[in-house]
Amino acid sequence: MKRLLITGAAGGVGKVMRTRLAHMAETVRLSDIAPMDPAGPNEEVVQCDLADAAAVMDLVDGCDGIVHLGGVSVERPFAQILKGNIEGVYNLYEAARAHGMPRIVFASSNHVVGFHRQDSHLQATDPVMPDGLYGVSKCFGEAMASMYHSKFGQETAIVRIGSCFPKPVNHRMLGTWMSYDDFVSMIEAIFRAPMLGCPIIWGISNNDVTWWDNSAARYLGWRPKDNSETYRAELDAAGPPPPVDDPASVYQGGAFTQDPILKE
Ligand code: NAI
Ligand code: 15L
Repeated sequence: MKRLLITGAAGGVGKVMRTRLAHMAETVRLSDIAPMDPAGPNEEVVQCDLADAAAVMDLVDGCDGIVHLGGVSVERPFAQILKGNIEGVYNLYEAARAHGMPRIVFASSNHVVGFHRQDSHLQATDPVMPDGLYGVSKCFGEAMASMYHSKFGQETAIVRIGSCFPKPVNHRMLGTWMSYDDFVSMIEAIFRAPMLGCPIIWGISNNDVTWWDNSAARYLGWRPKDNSETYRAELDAAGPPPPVDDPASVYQGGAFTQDPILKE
């Protein structure tokens, strides 16, 4: 690619992808509402709010790929979610439509299915069961991706990320963890694919514990390599798993299912 846009570049995953995806384009354009480190070689840094339609229109101009990580990433009051995850996604897709429909990786979340139980084995086509306003906003993003694909042919990989951190930090994450290495290789596969369409991909490593079936996305050639089992002994040593009737053990979304509807 000539120019790859990464939104959410000041965030936990974005900071990692800033360096790990640098090889994928001649120039990487980094954006966030929060301040970022100054541009290095082959980088552009653009601070903007995803809710600012004109700014997002300019942001996407000249990009031939987008990794969309920006937005509210946990349960928050609706006003915040509305800006980052509803208006922001609309602005991004409208900007993409105006600027040649660059392929998009959309960071969705396991919280679109958070109220499914951990003893269910889900396909991407199973009904959503969001566990909060945040999960609902990611359902909106997925629906936008689907609609822009059906109506205009815009290609998006909808990645329902489980837990993308250096390592799993609790027993639930044995089922949800995705390593940074596996996310990088997934993004490489998404941009390498001759035809992408608009698949839903479960963003998980090659974990022994799994609630999600990724076989429908095998055509991308992505094969995750890491396994959360590597960390089980470490987690056990830190403390026992939560009781079997604890939401963290019952629901795929874990503790998110217990979040209240937050007010300002
Ligand atoms: P994060 O919260 O660390 O990063 C998100 C970034 O988006 C932040 O730097 C924030 O400043 C920016 N942002 C928020 N509102 C914005 C707005 N209105 N305009 C522009 N930028 C805005 O989240 P993280 O962990 O890096 O996740 C990245 C993406 O992946 C998020 O979309 C999140 O929902 C999704 N995701 C992450 C998971 C994980 O395990 N890290 C799991 C599931 C989904
Ligand atoms: C998410 O969607 C969040 O963005 C992330 O911070 C984690 O909480 C993750 O889900 C998870 O479920 O572990």
